[in-house]
Amino acid sequence: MKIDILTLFPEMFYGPLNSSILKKAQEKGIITINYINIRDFTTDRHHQADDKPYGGGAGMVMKVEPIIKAYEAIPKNNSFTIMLSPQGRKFNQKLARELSQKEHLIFICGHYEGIDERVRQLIVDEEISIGDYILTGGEIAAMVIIDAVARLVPGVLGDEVSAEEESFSDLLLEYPHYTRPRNFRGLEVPEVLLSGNHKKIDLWRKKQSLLNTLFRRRDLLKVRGLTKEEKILLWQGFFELAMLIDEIPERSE
Ligand code: 4GX
Repeated sequence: MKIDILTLFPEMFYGPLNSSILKKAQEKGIITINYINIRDFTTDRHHQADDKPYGGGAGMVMKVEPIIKAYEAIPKNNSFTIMLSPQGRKFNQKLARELSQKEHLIFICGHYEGIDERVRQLIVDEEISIGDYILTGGEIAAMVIIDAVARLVPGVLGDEVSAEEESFSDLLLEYPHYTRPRNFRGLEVPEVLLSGNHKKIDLWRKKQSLLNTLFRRRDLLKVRGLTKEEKILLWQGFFELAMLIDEIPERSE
């Protein structure tokens, strides 16, 4: 996958996108990320990429010409252009999956009050928002999207299964994870995980996922639905939780 990023602040990306899994993915040549400084496409003496808004008002607006010139300098034949903004389609795992099918993504990151409307009209295929809050610029939003999309590109994660095996693709929250030591400051790893009984372990994990999702994100369960087996597992989980009441000593009234 090819990724081009149009921004006034390319240095913001260098740490996050050149670490860990995304660093390896680029070294392996599975994804290629290219930064384009919009300021390099200004033509005036002061290299001005923004200007005062027509009609007046506070703040500055990013100029149309440098962005279009920067866009036109990108070699492309089948690209998809994204602009980050709070007005956009809300980003989620489904959209991440859609974008992971594209061969070339171009991100336009705005700063200040926004970007001249004609940029959207001329080159934007989809406006995306990462959530209902206001950022100082589109750069961090672009990084969030690139991170979530890149890990779905085949070969980016070490073993091919782990992207899809992950709970979210099953629309459930994760079960709790443990590693050594068995006891840390009195907190024990659940016995079942040490049993070596993989059928039992899978069932325990599924039960934990279901309980977690029911308690924290009932909205997800309502959309997803539950099989008869899953309902039985959840009832079992409830029963086990209810049994904890008996472990608490009685207190005189
Ligand atoms: N999810 N912002 C973009 C400037 C801007 C405004 C309008 C283009 C059009 C945001 C978000 C976000 C703040 C990034 C305003 N650029 N981006 N910026 N939430 O809040 O993506």
